[in-house]
Amino acid sequence: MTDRWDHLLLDCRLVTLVDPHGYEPIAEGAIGWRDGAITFAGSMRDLPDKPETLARVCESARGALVTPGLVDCHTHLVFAGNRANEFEMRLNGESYEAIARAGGGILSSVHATRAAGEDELFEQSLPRAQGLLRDGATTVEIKSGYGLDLDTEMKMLRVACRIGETLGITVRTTFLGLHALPPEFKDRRADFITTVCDEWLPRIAEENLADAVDAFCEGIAFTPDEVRRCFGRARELGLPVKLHADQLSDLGGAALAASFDGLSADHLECAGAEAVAAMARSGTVAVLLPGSFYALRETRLPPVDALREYGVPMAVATDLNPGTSPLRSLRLAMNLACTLFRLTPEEALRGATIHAARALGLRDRGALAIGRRADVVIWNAHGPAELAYWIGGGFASRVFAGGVEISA
Ligand code: DI6
Ligand code: FE
Repeated sequence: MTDRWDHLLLDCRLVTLVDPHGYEPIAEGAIGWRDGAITFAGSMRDLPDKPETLARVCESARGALVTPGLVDCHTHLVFAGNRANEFEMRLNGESYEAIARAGGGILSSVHATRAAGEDELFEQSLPRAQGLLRDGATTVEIKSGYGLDLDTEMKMLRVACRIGETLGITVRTTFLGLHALPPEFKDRRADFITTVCDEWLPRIAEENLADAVDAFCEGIAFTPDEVRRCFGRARELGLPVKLHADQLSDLGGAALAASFDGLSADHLECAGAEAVAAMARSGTVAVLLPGSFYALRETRLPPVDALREYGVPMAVATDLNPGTSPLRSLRLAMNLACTLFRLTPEEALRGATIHAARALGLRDRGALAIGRRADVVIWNAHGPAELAYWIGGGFASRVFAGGVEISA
C-alpha cells in the first residue's frame, strides 16, 4: 500500500488539547502522521485497521505522555555576549532602568551584536535554541532588536532563519526596530523613527526577513505615538504587529496593539481591564512572560483574572533575552507562570502550545488533530501537570517536527 502513514505511535498517554478530550490524557492513545501532517489522533481502539497495515513505522510509546510540540512565541535568543555583569550590578543595588539610561542594558548587547560576525553570532545563539528544543519546543519566535542598524538587524534575522534550518524547528522572525534608540540617533528620535519606517521596514519586508513587527513601548524605550507610526507602516507593508506592552508602566500599549489588530500584546503587568476588553474585541493574544517578572523581581501581576473573564487567550513564553530574562526553558516558564501568576498547569500547557501558536498567527499547530502539523513530543512523564510541576531538568525524550524526528 503506498498511502500508508509514515509513522504510528501506540500506547501513548495522549494529550490532544482539542475536544472532546482537551487536556485529559487519552490513556491508550495513538497518533499517526504522513507527509508531516497528522492522520490520526485518538484512542487505539478507534484505529481504522491493524497498526502494521496502517503505517510503515509502528512503535510503542510505553505509556509515556505525548503532547503537541511546545511553541515559544516570544524570544530574543539571537545576541552576542551576555549581561551577567548587569545581573551583578542589580544585586549591588542598581536598577534595570538606571543601567539602561546610563547606556548599558539593551545598548550593551547592541555593541556586542554589531561586533560579532554572522557565523560567530550563529555559533553563540544556536545553543540557546538547542536548549529550548531539548525541552520540547518545535516552534520558536526570534526577534531582532540588538542591531539597531539595518545591516545588523538583517544579520540577526538571517541568523534566526539559519537556526531554524539547522535544527529542523520552525523559526518565526520578528523585526524589533524600535527596541532602543541607537547611539547614532542620540537626540534625533524623530529621524530614527522615520528611518525605521521609510528605509528599514520596506527593505526587510522586500527581503522577506520578518513575519511580524514588534516594538518596545515603555518609558525607557518608545512612546505610543512613535509605535503608532511604525505599526501603521508595518500594516501598509502587510506585516502583522505585536507589542512589548505595559510591562513597567501603563502607557496604553495593550490597547494600542489591539487597535492595530495585533497578534499579541506581551508582558501586560500594568495593563488595566479596559485594555483587556480591547484585546478581547480584536482577538489579540496576551503573552505572559514570567521570566522577566521573576528576574526583575516585579511585584505587579498581569491581569490574569480579567483575561480569563474576557476570554482573552493567554500564551506563556520565555522572553529569552540577555537583560531581563536569561530563561532557557519554556517548561520552566510554564512553572513560573503557575507559581508566580497562578495559572493552572492546564492554562500553562495551552499557553505554551495552542495559544502561543495563535500569537504567531499559526493555526496549523499547537494541538494534535487530523490535518495539523506533526509536531509531537514524547515526554519522560505520565501526566500533563508534570510539565509545569517539575522545576527544570530535561523531560522531552523524543521530539518530532513536521513528522521528522529531530534532536539538539
Ligand atoms: N523584552 C525586551 O525587549 C526588553 N525587556 C523585555 O522583556 C529588554 C531586553 C533587554 O534588556 O535586553
Ligand atoms: Fe521581550
